[in-house]
Amino acid sequence: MLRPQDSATRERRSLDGLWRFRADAAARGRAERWFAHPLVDAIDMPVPASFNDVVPGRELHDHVGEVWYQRAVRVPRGWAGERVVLRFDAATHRATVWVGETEVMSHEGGYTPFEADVTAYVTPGEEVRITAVVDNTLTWETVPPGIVVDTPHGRRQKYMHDFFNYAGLHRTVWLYSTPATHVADVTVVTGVDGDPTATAVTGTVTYEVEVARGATGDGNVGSEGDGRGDDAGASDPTVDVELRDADGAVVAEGRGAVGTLSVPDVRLWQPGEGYRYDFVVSVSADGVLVDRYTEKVGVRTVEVRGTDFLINGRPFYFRGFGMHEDHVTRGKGHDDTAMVHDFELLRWTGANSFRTSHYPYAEEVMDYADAHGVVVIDETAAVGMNGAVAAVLGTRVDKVFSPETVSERTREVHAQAVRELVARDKNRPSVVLWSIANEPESHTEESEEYFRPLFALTRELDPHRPVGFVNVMYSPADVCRLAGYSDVVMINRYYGWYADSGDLAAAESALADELAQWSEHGKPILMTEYGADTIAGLHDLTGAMWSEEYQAELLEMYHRVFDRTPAMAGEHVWNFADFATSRGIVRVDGNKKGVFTRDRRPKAAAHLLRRRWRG
Ligand code: GCB
Repeated sequence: MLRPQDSATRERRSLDGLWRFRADAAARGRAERWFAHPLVDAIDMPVPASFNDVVPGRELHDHVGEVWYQRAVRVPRGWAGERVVLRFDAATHRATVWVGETEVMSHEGGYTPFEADVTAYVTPGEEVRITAVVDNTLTWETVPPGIVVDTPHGRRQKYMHDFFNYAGLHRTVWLYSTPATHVADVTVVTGVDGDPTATAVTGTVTYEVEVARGATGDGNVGSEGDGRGDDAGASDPTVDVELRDADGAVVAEGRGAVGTLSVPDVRLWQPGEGYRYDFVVSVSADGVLVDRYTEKVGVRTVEVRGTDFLINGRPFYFRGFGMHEDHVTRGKGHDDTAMVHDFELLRWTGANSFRTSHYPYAEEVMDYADAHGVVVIDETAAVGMNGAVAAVLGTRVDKVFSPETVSERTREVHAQAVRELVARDKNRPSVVLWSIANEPESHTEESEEYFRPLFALTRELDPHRPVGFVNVMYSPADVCRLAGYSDVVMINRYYGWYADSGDLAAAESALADELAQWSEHGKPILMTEYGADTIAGLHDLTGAMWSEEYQAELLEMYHRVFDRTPAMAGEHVWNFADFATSRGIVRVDGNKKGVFTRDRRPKAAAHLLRRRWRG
């Protein structure tokens, strides 16, 4: 799905700011048609933000169920005759949206965008009321899964992952215009002719442009050349494409909706150098420009060869973190200041990459990674499909994969999440690897049955990037049934923390043994999580867990083992920063495995990583 943009033929209006908001604990809003009137008993709620921590008290923090957001917007007068689209960059975890009194869309899944053509329901120059009901409930049929328990004291939400279930409108809401006949999608696949490590190489950009034809308000379905009447003239629209370098010079051109551009002496997108070209698509009818859309394109290759992860033909070693979208007060709400600061801290430590643990991140984050050459492992929201992990967090689940728990219906939701993630991020040079799940049970027949089609789907949707999943310590190499489906080995290990707690000597030998076993797979090994909970400011010289010294010692121990394991292709510390979790006896004020505190102050480990990664 294309991001909204301003161009010669398009305009956007952000609907960020204060919306009216009302929690609906008794689930009355739909029956009472709250969308049909200005919301009563409402408070102000900022968008983008999680609603949970904005107001003090348990009520909103622990709310389970629907919440209502509403605001009015004036549609620009200049949009008369244009197609008008309403887009939510995300609504966590599901939403239904009305424009005026008309229901225009519903969406399942908390971290990918959705939109509707609302042309028929708005009048340029006039105000319209937009209402969204957002539901934060997690069930066995959501991704991630959860369990709602009805208790004498109210509904309680349980889940099998540790990060707090922040919800609401976490990302920008847009109203934007396009011409009725418009660019509906662009797909680019980049490559190089010959050896990408040679001094002068020719790049290739294979593209496919989808044009939707239609008269304003008809939903704009139909593909290029379907011959139906529209506002773009009687003849078929023509598609022209240009590739411009960062200075604006045209370096390649093409005609038609599909083709391959060749770029002699290409400047590659590289880790650490996010060089991108502008791929400018122009749709014309009878010689008149109808729509223009520009997609940023970074030319690079990705390949797994033996135990090497190659970017542009050179072995790439991942240094960085598993992260979270998590901040004080705004929770998972996107914020540019926080984002740029986090990227600066990544740079400060010498990180070259991160994983979007455990859900797709805001598109602004992905744009930034593309623009700055930061390498990304892009993960779906499938976290917590594991009874053993749930038990550690205090929730008992007997069988995680079964018709009553994570089932075929869940898999359909999961498949849709994969489709939407690939559709959103397929053109991004920063994304070099898809992670379809974090720490699912992976040693049982049921888990294999569940995941086999999802691996196949991901490969079918994107045959050009490696695919993997993140393995948990309860499914080691000798029993894991999913490793064979993955192009890389991604493992989270907590020797010295959850296992061999406090005993770094025992932890070191257990880790070395395990890495030796995984090495037999002959694939690149990425340690996607390792770390220790650490209270900033707690110091100790006797090996006490939770101290800054222990966290640093533990990381150093892992690094010693990594450095003597030839198949290692990367190290992502858990976590970049401390983050909020649900209440429980294994967490004190959240997860403290950050090498930065939640307000981004460095612990001793941050300095240690900086020394290791920056040399
Ligand atoms: C894990 C999970 C991660 C947790 C972490 C921990 O294995 O993947 O989401 O936060 O352990 O600290 O327990």
